[in-house]
Amino acid sequence: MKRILLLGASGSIGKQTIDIVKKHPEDYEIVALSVGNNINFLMDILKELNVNRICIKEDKDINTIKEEYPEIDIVSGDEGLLTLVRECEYDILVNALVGFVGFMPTYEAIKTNHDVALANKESLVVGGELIEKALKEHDVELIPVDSEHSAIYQAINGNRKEDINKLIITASGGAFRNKSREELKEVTLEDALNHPNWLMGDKITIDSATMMNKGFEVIEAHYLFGVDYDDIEVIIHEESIIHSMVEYIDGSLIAQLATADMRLPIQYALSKPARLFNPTNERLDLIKTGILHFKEADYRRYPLLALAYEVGKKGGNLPAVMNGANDISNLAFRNGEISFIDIEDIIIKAVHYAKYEEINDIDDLIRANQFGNDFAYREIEERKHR
Ligand code: MN3
Repeated sequence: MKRILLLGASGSIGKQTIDIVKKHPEDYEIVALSVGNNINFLMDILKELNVNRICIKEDKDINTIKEEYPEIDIVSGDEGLLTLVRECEYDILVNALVGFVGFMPTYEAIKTNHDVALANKESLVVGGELIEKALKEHDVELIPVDSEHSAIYQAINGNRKEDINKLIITASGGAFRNKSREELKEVTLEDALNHPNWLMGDKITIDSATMMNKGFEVIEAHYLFGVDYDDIEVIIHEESIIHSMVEYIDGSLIAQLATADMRLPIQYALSKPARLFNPTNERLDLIKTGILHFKEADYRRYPLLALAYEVGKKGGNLPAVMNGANDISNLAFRNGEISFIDIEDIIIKAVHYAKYEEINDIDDLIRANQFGNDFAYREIEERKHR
């Protein structure tokens, strides 16, 4: 029985994790979890799971929950997340938090000698250097949940790291893959939320359309697999059937293929190296699929992908600045405050305005991320008054 601490239970990955645990009650148990403001969801899920500790975003909901579940211990806020990470008894943290708030729990879990199934992108994008250092000092594993990294993780099994020639990350190209840069100026929020292959949260769906998400995945791959940026390639693969691949020095390409269902990589992160039967996972029918398409990822078409390589190579504060600016401009677009093209514009400006600084501790990271936030806020205000 594997004991799971699940952070971000009410998000897309969180819900699917619960789904998997419910299907395999003899293998997994969620001992503690966190949700944001979705208290209704929490009340429902507590009926089904035997959880003894929870973390919620705000204190004000504690009494409501206590009335029905007096025996459950409740903590709150960002500090509450860390309390769960430090004090609960669990075998693996599933970090499905969205945003920079997910960094500290990942970092603390490693430092308290826990394995982490990582779905929170920002942990490695923003804090890759600090996490790399922590992993060297603690005998724990960071297991990817994202479909691309899970594919690479699976394709690396049984091979030697020194035989890797390059990693090839596939990208669907997002909602606007068939639009020119000129056409992008006119797109709406509704268009952007309409992802062709994957059902995901709103924030990440927008990140897919800008390809910021793919840029993040390049940086994550660098830290997860210890491969140089020059040996990580992104290619457009419209069908999202091949989830990513590894090319070896002998010319062999090893890929992982499956239908676009996040429950598969989530489940593998929990079960590896074992594979669990899942009757609900739709099987990939290659005959029906027929043809797979591949195309170069054009950096001029996707400037944020190019920016992520630049920022990843330079390191220091710059990835955090990029992330900070992205969080705010992504949200401003979803709130109808700026145009789609503005998102790219603001992030690129923020990174080029920031001066390189080394990251030595968490305070440095928070400052860099805040710098990106503040820069984006100013730019958004200015654009509103134009
Ligand atoms: Mn992905």
